[in-house]
Amino acid sequence: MGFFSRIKKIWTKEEQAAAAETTAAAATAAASGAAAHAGPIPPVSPASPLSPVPPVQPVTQSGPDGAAPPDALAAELGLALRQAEPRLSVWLAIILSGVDAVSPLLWERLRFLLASLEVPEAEAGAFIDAFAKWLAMMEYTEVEEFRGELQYRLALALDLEDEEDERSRLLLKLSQGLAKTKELVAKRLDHLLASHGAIDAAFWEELEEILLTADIGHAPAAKLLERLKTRARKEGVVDPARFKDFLAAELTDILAPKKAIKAVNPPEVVLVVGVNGVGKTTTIAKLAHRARMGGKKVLIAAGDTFRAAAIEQLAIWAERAGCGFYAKGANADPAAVAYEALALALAEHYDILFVDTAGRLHTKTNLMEELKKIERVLAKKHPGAPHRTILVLDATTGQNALSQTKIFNQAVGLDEIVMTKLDGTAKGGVIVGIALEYGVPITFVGLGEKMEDLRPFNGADFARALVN
Ligand SMILES: Nc1nc2c(ncn2[C@@H]2O[C@H](COP(=O)(O)OP(=O)(O)OP(=O)(O)O)[C@@H](O)[C@H]2O)c(=O)[nH]1
Ligand SMILES: [Mg+2]
Repeated sequence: MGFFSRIKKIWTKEEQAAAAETTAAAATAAASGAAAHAGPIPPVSPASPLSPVPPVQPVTQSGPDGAAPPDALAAELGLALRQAEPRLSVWLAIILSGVDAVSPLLWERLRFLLASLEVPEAEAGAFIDAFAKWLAMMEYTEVEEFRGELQYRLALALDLEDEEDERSRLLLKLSQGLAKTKELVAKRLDHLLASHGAIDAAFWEELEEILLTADIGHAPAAKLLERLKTRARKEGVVDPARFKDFLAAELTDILAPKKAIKAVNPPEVVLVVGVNGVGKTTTIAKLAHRARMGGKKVLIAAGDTFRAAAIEQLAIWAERAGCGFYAKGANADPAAVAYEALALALAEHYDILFVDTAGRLHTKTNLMEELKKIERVLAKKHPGAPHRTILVLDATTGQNALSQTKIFNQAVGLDEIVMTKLDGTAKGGVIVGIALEYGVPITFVGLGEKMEDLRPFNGADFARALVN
């Protein structure tokens, strides 16, 4: 369920196919601002429940500080949308054509887009106001600075993250992020495939070396090799030319989602753990942002009381994401912060509570004991809490991530792993190692520092990005 209460599911495959032919013409027409449109208009009946755009209504509502555009222009925009392929990026390109910066025109266009999608006016207003506030806080003025964030917010709010368009945008990002890992693996893999006429003992031996350089880890590399050999035997694969597809298929199986469905009694409590510097606090900010865009009421608790600056950092993130915030100041008892934040979440009917934790403590306190204590007090206050304990790992630390998983899993029991900083590291292979060794589902990956850079992890996409 997205941010908006009432929204037509308009981006369906059939509609995309029907409208695909006219995309180029419509986009060009919108960009040039021409009144007459070339090319056929897709057979869209306004009454059809799958109609990509409802009948165009004049835009009467203005943006935060703008005036309404002339009806003719609104009609023209509506026509351009109706003619275009129903994809978020295509529609956004039309809506933003001729808009370079934050301006009354931008708000008009956004309002028009949301009205075209039949988003109730008050909700459209709330979405736009929140976005305007965020732009001001981030001091972004140029469209190119915030286009990605806008598309991301719309995808989340409209429940369109699974849309092909968003997925290919993510795949591209993942591919770019994994470039260094790929360079390391792919080159050697290509050499291996070119220099062996058959998949034989020498082939497997050389493959093991390659896996080790990709930071998969010793034990997991041996496991992967065994799985590949078994698969090769079963499927009778001996031709190296088929090996890449074969490897991608095995990696996809290994990385397939194993996320268990849990019944959650609200507020859902999410405890975020990990050693210092891995990206816990920024991951909470990004997850909170996603939850907000999904229409949830979100509270963040500053359970990392090790540094006063950390609390301030989180307060800023919470404000940016439009979330509630609970803190008690530096050196407060983290378990007390968690307990009191949960009491607040229960009293004020929050949907979800994120609890940040420290990655290190003052020397005398044991981090794992502290985390266990937090879990205990949360469960005491609210049965079932924490519903999710997420370990954040930094991909650039390579095999250290394996030992961290082991230690945290033993101490607090992990439900999920978020792997950050996959962008620009050559050690991305460690994800495969963790999946093979611990079976804790990897739910999100971090591909950069921006809000939109934390994305759901998709094993098949990862395998594709790594191998091809
Ligand atoms: N490139 C990149 N940087 C990231 C990513 N995730 C987090 N970071 C950066 O990593 C740094 C540390 O992030 P924090 O969120 O403060 O890490 P933390 O685990 O809370 O750290 P402590 O509070 O000191 O334990 C920040 O500069 C983040 O911007 C990512 O996916 N990619
Ligand atoms: Mg932190």
